[in-house]
Amino acid sequence: MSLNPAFAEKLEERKKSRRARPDAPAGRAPHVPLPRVLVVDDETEITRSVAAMLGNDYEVVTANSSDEALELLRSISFAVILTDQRMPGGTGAELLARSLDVAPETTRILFTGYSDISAVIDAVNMGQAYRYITKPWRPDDLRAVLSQGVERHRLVLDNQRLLAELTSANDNLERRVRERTSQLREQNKALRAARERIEKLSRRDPLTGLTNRRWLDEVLRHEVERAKRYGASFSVVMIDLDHFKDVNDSFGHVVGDQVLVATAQALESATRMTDVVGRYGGEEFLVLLPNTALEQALVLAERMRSAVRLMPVAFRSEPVTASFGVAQWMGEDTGVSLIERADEALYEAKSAGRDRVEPSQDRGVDHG
Ligand code: GH3
Ligand code: MG
Ligand code: MG
Repeated sequence: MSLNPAFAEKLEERKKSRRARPDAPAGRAPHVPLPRVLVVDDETEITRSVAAMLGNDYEVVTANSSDEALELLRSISFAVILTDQRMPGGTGAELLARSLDVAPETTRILFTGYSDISAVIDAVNMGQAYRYITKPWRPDDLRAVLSQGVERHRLVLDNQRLLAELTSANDNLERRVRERTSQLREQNKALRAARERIEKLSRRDPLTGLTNRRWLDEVLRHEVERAKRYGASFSVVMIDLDHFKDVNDSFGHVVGDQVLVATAQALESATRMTDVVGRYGGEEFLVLLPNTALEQALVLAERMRSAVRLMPVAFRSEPVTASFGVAQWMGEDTGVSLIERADEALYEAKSAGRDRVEPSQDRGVDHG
């Protein structure tokens, strides 16, 4: 908004007169501006005398009506507005109220006569007046009130600046916390994936990819507990390749390893999703069959035996075979005793000529 030329001229005049004044305060750093005060009174005599009285310490701008005062307030900022209450065309209290929108930070002070208590109340309520001064005032009182008003204005501005700084610092902090949180979330995700990979690897036999011995023992313990608690049937099959030493001796360890890998695949292809096929030792495998009774386990073992026998063997004419010992969990079995019984059955299969399936002789109450 541009300044009315008449006001602009007035402002310019004031500046000039201040600059030209020989008694301008000495020693004050020229770049520190004087606090700007707007004095509003319809009587030019009064504005002039106030300006003269305060001119050394303040940049005094005067207005002779509410409209003129509002236009000035819109154009430039003032530390303090000092207005008379009684003016034609609007009271000082009204002016102060209207100035709230235009200059919210400016300190508002009212001049009144002694009888104008209701005007003071209006000014305080509607115009958020900071102080009032009764006419006629003593110069020292006016100076004191004005300097408090300027100080209040300075504090308001300081508070606003501080608040803005704090808000921006807070925004900054919140942004950094958000960034850090999402970084941490990403890192956690990567960490979890890595941990899962490691855990998976720690359960696997590196050569065959089957469940390793350590994890077989875990699953076995778990399945024995489950069988105990729920009375579910549970069987195991112990498997050992026949004359495997000969394969190694005749064709080397690399071929031996290939046979172990092929055996693992054959065993897995013959079992179900819920069965756990593991490498128990060198050329020994253990298959855990949850919810499986002996008869069914024997059928599965037969299927595995055929699968091993049918493995394509390029290095010699005879097939590779394996022997199988099968045992079903019984009420008094621990994991160890169950494996021992499967081992005994396997030994029977070996003694009986290999490439065969033998059930544990100790068949328990169910299978008497
Ligand atoms: P049997 O029919 O009585 O079981 O005879 P076998 O020759 O299979 O039995 P033995 O226990 O005498 O030999 C097992 C062989 O398995 C000996 C060992 O060299 C071999 N072996 C064990 N682990 C591995 C392995 O990881 N890789 C290879 N290539 N050979 C292995
Ligand atoms: Mg062996
Ligand atoms: Mg063997």
